[in-house]
Amino acid sequence: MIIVFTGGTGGTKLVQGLQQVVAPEDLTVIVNTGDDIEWWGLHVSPDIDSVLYGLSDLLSKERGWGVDDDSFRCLERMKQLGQPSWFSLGDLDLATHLTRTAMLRAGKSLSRTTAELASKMGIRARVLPMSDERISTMLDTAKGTLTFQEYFVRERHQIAVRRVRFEGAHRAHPAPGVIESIEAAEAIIFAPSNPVTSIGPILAVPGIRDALRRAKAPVAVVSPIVGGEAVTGPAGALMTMMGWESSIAGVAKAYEDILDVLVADRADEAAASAMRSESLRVLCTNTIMKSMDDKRELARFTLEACAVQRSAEA
Ligand code: FO1
Repeated sequence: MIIVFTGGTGGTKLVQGLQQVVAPEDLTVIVNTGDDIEWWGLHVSPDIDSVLYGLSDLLSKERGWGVDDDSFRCLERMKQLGQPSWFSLGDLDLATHLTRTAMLRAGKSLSRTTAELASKMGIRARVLPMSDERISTMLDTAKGTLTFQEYFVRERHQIAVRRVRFEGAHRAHPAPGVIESIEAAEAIIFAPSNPVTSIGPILAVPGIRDALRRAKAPVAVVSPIVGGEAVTGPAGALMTMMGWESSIAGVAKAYEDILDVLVADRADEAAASAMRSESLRVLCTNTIMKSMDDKRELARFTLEACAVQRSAEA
């Protein structure tokens, strides 16, 4: 079994590539829920939905989030009614949030809800939230403490961040299947997601990081940083705030206790040569995923990197 940890839009692209090269029953996707937001009374799980839409070919290619070709008529009407409108829920996307919220209110867990939505969307890979308990990524900024979506969407991640916290993480538990998947995995992959706000919340759930340290499977991280900058979003600035560099060396630092193979872009070949050591393999390829071919190639390359690692350890 191959497991992939993801959050955000870049991570979803690699998950789509993995779906092309791994049998669906052999693929488990563990997803960040620190970005979840209560909006118009509905429970929205943006990162879970990016994965669900990405795996069922519903994802908007233009935006990288939400449903392809969606309309925003409800949003317009909500605005006219004086409701908050800075977070854009599409009309078709709304159906997912209405269904999830109804299931949660009926007492189902987030993991059960996610599995049922995945099944309705024809997805055969296993999609797991990091935890069934509520964990909220909170950012201390010059404008006070903000939730992730307030920082990312409302403020367009243009304000300085002093600290990132994962509220509720310390008393949370991994969702059913998370630890078992890590223990049973043949390869563990971290998608090119923001190490601070997309992967950070997952690793903050007690038990997950320890399970990764103990895991027998090789752990590969695909760098979200190319040529010293994030491919998209605020990863570079947030990594600098954490005291890691905005570079592939900074990515290696973020995962230093669990990392076996770092997959970096060819643009970082010089930095990669300087970092290679007995305990860390750094492999370079094209990591910018514009087409489905790019996604598939990067997925294949990362899996091969894990297989080589395994035979080297044997
Ligand atoms: N991103 C935006 O930049 N603006 C939005 O209005 C917005 C709405 C939205 C609604 C549903 C959803 O699933 C995702 C949405 N996103 C939006 C993307 C979201 O902020 C990001 O996917 C992640 O949370 C980043 O990891």
